[in-house]
Amino acid sequence: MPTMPTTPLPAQPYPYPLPATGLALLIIDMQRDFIEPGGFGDALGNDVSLLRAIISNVKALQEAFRRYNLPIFQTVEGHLPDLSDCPSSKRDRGTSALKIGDPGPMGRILVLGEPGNGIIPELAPLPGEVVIPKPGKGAFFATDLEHHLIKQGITHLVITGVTTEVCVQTTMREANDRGYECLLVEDATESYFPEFKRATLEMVRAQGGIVGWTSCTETLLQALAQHYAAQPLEPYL
Ligand code: TIU
Repeated sequence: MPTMPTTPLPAQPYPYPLPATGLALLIIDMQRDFIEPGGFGDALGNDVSLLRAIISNVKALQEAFRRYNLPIFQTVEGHLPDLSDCPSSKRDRGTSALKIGDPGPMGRILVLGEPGNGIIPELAPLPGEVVIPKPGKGAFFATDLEHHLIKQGITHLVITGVTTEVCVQTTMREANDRGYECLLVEDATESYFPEFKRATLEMVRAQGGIVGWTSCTETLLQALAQHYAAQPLEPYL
């Protein structure tokens, strides 16, 4: 296989090979369920306000990828209204009063199409941007994400979203096993548990980047501006 030209991006545990082509942004589960009161994250007993801290950085990356005409894929965790794609182990786990499928303040908990399942307004996708519904924690399990990535020639993934140690880490491990070069953006991913976020960042980049690399929003924005050409705006922008 011919080697693709890359540029070293400052990252841990060593510079990330930013490719000339084949880069995409993956935004994991920035949906109201996890970020606003009354959703699944809240029902699990978490302080959902903690996750708002990354919205501006994810937004800055989303706008940059649009500017350079690089693909953006968003995911939402959710289930079909009949819950046929929700294993009973997932529905029954835990002690919270509100379970998946129950009516909550933002509609049925973690059900596709319900108000709580929508992506937060700040990060709403534009027409044509792909949103992948996923029934599991990983974005590759029972979805067509890999099909989209292969079709668009994606080899390198910039990964953002929530929560760091659950859906983000699971997705990064799935992607890593499939051969994608993954960069996790430290200040564009968040957890309800600061110590879990810290541990996740450390474990993915340990052992020579066993799962991939980590870097920061500003570093990536600067590198994108240097190495990618801004594209003319689409008429709907
Ligand atoms: N509970 C928790 O931290 N996360 C999830 O259930 N899903 C995602 O991480 N998206």
